[in-house]
Amino acid sequence: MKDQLKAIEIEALEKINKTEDIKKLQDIKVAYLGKKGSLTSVLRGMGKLSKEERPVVGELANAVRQQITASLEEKIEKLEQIALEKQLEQEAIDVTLPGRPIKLGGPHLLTKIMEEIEDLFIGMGFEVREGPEVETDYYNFEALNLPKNHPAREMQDTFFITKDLLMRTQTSPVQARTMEAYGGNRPVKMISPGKVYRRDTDDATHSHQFTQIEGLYVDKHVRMSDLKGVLDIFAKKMFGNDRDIRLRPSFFPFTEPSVEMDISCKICQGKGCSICKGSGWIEILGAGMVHPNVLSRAGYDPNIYSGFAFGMGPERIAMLKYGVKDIRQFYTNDIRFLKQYHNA
Ligand code: 2NL
Repeated sequence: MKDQLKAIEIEALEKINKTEDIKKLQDIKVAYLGKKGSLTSVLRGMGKLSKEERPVVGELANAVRQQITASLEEKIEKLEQIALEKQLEQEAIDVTLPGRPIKLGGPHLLTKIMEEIEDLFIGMGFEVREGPEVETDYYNFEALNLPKNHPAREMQDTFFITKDLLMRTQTSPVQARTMEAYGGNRPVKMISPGKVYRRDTDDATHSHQFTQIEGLYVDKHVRMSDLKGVLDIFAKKMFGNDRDIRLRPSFFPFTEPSVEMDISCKICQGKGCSICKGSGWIEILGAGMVHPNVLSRAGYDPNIYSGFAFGMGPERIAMLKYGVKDIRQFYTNDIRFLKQYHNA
């Protein structure tokens, strides 16, 4: 029986030694030490031994069991260690490799132009104020000297929501609201950037939704020359110091007198090109002295206060500055178009 036990031990240890698979080691454990294992079945035969032999064989059997168990554990641990090392090697990260570039977004061209214009006017002491895009008839029209049935209301087709609520057609209602809030006894120096809406069929130069930046300066003794000075600085900062401006008479219901401002054409220097249509001048914005009716409606006495106002379209400014040919490019969001201006 002792020989049998010794033989089992030798056989088991040899198998363990040769096995390089954790699962197969589990099978070996069952085959030798399990309930139906070979060591167990040898021990079942112990009953036939004499009293003297029994403890000796028992001791040997225990030693064999321990030896096999220890070898199994040692081998499993070794295999697990190898597996771990292999995994660590496979999953190793080379932190010295250069990173994969992340695709960066950037502000929309229109956002950049608007912020550029805002910064210019902030630099001249203007405050930036925003207001609702859904407006009342009063702030969009009445307060701006456009009474009901006034023919000038039809200058712009309006999206009406109810009889009295509409999508603002310009950002001047923000200025009317500000004047009213300021109470008629202190200066207003502000710009109002934002989205505006007009019932229009979209094409290369029209969009039913676009942006506007209006400016307003109301104080005692504000004159047309103040308007001209501010707009001249704006034109030169925006388009270059070599640009000249000129004011032409025009009409807006909310200003009197009203003007339109042109900047000199840099492409042809007045010789004639498609941008200025040969005139040498490019129309940029509309402006004027705030109509006395607009001042008094907002609580400012037109005998004490005067003001200038202007309105421009950032899309038009961007189109001229960057040669964009179609206003719809700002709104269809073709990434190839937008990307061109990420570093502009
Ligand atoms: C344009 C040019 C303009 C104004 C906007 C304005 C605002 C107030 C009072 C007086 Cl609160 N005027 N805004 C003035 C002149 C021109 O916009 O082309 N508009 C259609």
